[in-house]
Amino acid sequence: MKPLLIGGEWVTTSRGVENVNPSDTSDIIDLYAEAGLAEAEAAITAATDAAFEWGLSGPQQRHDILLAAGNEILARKAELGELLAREEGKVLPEAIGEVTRAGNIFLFFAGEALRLAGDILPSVRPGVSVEITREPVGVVGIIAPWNFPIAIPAWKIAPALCYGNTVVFKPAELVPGSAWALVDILHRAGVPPGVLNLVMGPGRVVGQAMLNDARVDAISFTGSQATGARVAEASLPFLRKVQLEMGGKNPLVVLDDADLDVAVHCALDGAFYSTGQRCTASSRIIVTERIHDQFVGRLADAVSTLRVGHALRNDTQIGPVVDATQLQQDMDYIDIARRQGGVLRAGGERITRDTDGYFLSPALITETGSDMRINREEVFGPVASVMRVRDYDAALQQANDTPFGLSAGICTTSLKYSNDFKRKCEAGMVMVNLPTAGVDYHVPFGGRKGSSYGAREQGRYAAEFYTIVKTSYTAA
Ligand code: UN1
Repeated sequence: MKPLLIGGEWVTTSRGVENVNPSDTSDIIDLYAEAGLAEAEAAITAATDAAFEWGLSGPQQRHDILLAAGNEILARKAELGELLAREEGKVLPEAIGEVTRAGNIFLFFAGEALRLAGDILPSVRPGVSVEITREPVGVVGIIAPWNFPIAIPAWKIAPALCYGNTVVFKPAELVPGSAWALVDILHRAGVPPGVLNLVMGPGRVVGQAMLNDARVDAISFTGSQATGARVAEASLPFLRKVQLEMGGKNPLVVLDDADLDVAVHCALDGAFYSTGQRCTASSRIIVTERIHDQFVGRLADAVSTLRVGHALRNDTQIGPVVDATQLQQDMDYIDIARRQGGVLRAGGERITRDTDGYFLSPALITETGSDMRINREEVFGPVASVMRVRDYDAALQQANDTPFGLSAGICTTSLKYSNDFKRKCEAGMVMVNLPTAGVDYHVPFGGRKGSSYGAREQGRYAAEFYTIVKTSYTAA
């Protein structure tokens, strides 16, 4: 059984939870210790006790640890990628890509540890100077989702440690393997006892313990809107800092003047790669009428030829859905879309392979409208809908007609429309002739409206969340 990490000690519990491969449910990766309330509280205590000293640690120590971790992650990317593909179900090249992203994030923040700067200003009062510095927030609770088992923990843990915070990390229950490997690497890289604590376990126990505890100074969460709202609500009485990333219903606009090959590729990758299980997935494809039929025909053909299967097989393009509950949700939404008038142009069927996994053929639903549930609620699977619109103005209006605002894409060869879209779409990230999903690791990530709350993640902007500004006045 793989243990928890609390106060620098590996701790087993009486209950071990199986980590099941969604490509082959007979393949149990390992057993992972499940934390109860006592372990969650012990982890918060350890993080609290370690916070003062770690907060005063120097940039060299933080740099060295983050660098060593990043280098080990990159050196082991093939092995860690296989573990990730096995527990989450994305295909091996995507999984190795994700591990590479995680390694690079650690290298980026290793450098940032050395570059943390402040400002010195003359005061408006003679003989006084003003220093503006950034300090750690303290104990940070990190609650991660299952769809990026190593990259999302990396882009939360790396800046948290870089800026001198201590961490209580709760990975998603479905994917403890990559999280455990990451924490093991950081532990061996020299993270002092209590600075990073790993508590696997259910949200209602471990997550709730963090929410209820006044000693947790900040929480960074990625997951559903409903849970995000609970994190915010529970944090309000403590006036705790929160950062919430909560999914999307991302539009991909395809205009009449688009390069058809580019548009089909963007839709295919954005909507269906990683089994569509990305908060940045292009789930609403908005197409102007002159290109509509040709585009949809080409896309439907491409969707039907996608090879769905075991994530570790060489010829697989789309791995399984993560578990039975998610599969049911995907199928329910396909049903709802059809009942509300959508036309299933491709896929949308549970399929069998020679292993027992949660395989669903990618579903393309056409003739949908903005008020249909398929265009308002996040599905989080290989399911995309198409809306037909008259022109660019109608496309922009539909693109913004959503409670979400994470990523938005446009395929066009027109500078005028791409510039207008960059300015007017209500999203945190805009992609021109690129898939809405698949982001760089060194620039800010986040959205607006119902997708995100609080400061941006990643890149230099991560300092906003993981530090607090101090203004010091000195009379000479
Ligand atoms: C990406 O599209 O490269 O949960 C990253 C998610 C996002 C990460 C997407 N927070 O899907």
